[in-house]
Amino acid sequence: MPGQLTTGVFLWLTAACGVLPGPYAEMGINGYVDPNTWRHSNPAAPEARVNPIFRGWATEVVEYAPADQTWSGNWNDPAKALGPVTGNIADVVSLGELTQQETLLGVPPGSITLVFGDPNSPDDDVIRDGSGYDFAVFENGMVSQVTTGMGSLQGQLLAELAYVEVSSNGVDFARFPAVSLTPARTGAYGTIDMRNVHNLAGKHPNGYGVCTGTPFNLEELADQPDVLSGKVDLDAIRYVRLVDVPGDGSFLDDAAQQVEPNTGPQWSKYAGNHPIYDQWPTWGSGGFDLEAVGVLREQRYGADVNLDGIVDSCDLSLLASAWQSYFGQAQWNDRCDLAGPRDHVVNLRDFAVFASQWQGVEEWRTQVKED
Ligand SMILES: [Ca+2]
Ligand SMILES: [Ca+2]
Ligand SMILES: [Ca+2]
Ligand SMILES: [Ca+2]
Repeated sequence: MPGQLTTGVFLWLTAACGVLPGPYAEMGINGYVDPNTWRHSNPAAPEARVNPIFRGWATEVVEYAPADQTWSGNWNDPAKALGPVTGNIADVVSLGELTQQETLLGVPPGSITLVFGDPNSPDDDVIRDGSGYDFAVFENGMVSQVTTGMGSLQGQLLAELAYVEVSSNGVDFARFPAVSLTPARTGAYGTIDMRNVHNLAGKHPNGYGVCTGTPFNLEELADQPDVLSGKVDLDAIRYVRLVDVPGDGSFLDDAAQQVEPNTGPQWSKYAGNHPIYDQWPTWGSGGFDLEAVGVLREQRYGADVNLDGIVDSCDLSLLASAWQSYFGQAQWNDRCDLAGPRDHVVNLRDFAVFASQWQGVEEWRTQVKED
């Protein structure tokens, strides 16, 4: 129902501008913006421009290994993952779904590996660990407009998730440590609260006029063994691999790597890893549906909490809403924990950083192209 959908999308965007609170409420990266307002734009709107926070997109597919061998539609064309994001729910390549039996037999989930950058080009858009987020993954998830008896809650995400791995040499990959606090299976038509999910691709909606991607910060991989040994160079990432999570709960997160459970309030859930749940089983475009992966320009101002390229009163109100909260509390906002080393509480140390960046404007905000 278009009317209902439009209302739902509006509510979603209103919430997104204010950043939903919660343990993992990171902003989605807007694929398109209106350069007059710097707010999210429907990709089909005449004023829409690809968000200038992006400086590159995947250029090549080196491996596509879907879990399904037969397809009922054109869902298995890996070239659809290349180039800029479109916001078109059909401009995707699917990774395929595993049945329970296949999972028990140890059949690997579907995956795709993309290449970034051209070593022979002066504008090499290899991915580097700059300040802030470094790249963003676009799936085609949608916000549910209805609450049903089949596991869907209005406002939550009909989501398909994937692990994200990066590599410098195409052989050694480091996987982002994921968190999934979704309590139970969702079923084929069920939704998840995206605030329970971290470091998995597919947690932000993209389609039906909304176009947002999930950001990743290479800094979170700094203590991974292959990074410490030098096999993976976070300043020269040429490969990104998406590995589907069949959402029946057979595949786990890495929550135990996130924080020491005994060192803070409400952190006992990080004593062990959890099953990851998403829409399962899926068919047709089964499994994770990859639309695009974009390389981000550096963000010099962490205090730009809502990622619109300027530190202003909107960001201040977000800081205020997270004030004095600890990681794990309902009003927590990770982007407001600004002062290093991060201490998982939003307090005066963070406000001092915020004040020092007040009215800062990102260089990329001046780079909107008339295309
Ligand atoms: Ca970074
Ligand atoms: Ca799918
Ligand atoms: Ca801002
Ligand atoms: Ca802090």
